[in-house]
Amino acid sequence: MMYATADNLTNERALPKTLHCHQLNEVRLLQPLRPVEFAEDEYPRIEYHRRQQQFWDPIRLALFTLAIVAITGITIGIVTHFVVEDDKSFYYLASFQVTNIKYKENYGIRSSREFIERSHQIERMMSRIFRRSSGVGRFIKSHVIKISPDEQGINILIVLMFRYPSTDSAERIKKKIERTLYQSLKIKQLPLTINIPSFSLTPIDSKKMRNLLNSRCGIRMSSSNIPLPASSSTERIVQGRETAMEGEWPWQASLQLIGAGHQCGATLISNTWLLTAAHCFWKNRDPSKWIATFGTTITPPLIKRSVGKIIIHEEYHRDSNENDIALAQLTTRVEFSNVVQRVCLPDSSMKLPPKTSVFVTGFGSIVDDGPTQNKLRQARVETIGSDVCNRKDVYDGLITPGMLCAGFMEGKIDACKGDSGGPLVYDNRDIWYIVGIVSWGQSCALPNKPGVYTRVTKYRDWITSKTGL
Ligand code: 4AZ
Repeated sequence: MMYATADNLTNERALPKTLHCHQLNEVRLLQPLRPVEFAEDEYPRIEYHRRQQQFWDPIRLALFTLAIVAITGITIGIVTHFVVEDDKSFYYLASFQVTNIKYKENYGIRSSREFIERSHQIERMMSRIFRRSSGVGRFIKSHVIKISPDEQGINILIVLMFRYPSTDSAERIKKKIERTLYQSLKIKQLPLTINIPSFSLTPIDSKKMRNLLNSRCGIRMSSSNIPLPASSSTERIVQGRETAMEGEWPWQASLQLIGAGHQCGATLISNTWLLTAAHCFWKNRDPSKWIATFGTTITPPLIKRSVGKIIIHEEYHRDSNENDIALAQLTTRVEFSNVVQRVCLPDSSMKLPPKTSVFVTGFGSIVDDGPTQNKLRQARVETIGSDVCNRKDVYDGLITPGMLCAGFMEGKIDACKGDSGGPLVYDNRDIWYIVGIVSWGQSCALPNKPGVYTRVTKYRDWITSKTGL
């Protein structure tokens, strides 16, 4: 005996074989209860389990998972927004008069000792003003662009770089910077007297900042437009490491003979001029047979240029390696960027004491007589005095005043074949100078046989006479 809940269920034709529980509830509300008889096979089965199965069907499950993921994502986003501030770089061009300094002719020459020393003093002063000062987010650094004469003394044009939360506006930050500067000028003892009414500050975008810095040599920039810090590498070309980042050595070029590939390194000293070694052109001095490439790999190159002119030092002697210096002019200029940049030429008076840290870079072999490397490598080496380098057990008097030794007396770290013509650079407060050109040495990385480089300071006037730089 079975029971149903509605009169109409007594009508066999109207009776569904299967009834859902909600249908049963509806009819229960409308009709009084009355027993109904069913044959066994006509009994309306109530399918509770089917409803449960439907709730977890694949579409619902996917939607539920999606909702959980979305809620978690939004929560993390909100927390990150408030807890971790998203910083952005802000750049400004500042101009001001300094009244306690008289203008010197050499301030107009960027590579002059006078310009370098004065601009470093100004940049140090900017650090003192903005570092650790309240109200100013994070001061990154400053770069003097120009020192010009002024009736009151000198006029300074300088780029200032800060990092602030991205929610800040350039105008609001400008006010904070001005406030900090005025307060510092009042309370801090500074070596230079800034004429406050002459101070002007203009927000600039990263493109303008790069263009302004590109007017300066020897600056390395990361892809995020922040100047790269001084390299901390202590590794080698022979057994060394590949250069970590594009833009680490943006002046490095590869000189290649068409059909024969990489022959020598070279260094970009302007948009069109490369500095290299004279011995690189010993086999072939026809410019139409040469190309120069830029970037951290030989294949594929970042930029490729043909060579229009080769100038070899008139007094280059192959037997003694004396005056191993040459210039190559590109047929079309390269535009400077974060990854292609010119190095600074040192003033002829620049002196590096023994044991100064310098870097050599190149695509040369990592073992004597090994193959050219496709990826640029770098090595930190130290300058070695010519007195030591000329010792009987070292190079026995072969080192002339136009040469510079660098490496280690115990060997192990050195430039090698294929690095020839490439740069030996020196970092003076984040501005890089070419001090040597890879020239020669007895084998590679042997004890008491350091690398020998062309001493660039000796050829500063020769470079000017050929290029006007
Ligand atoms: C070369 O043959 C060469 N270890 C370059 C550098 C050195 C030796 C040889 C210095 O190009």
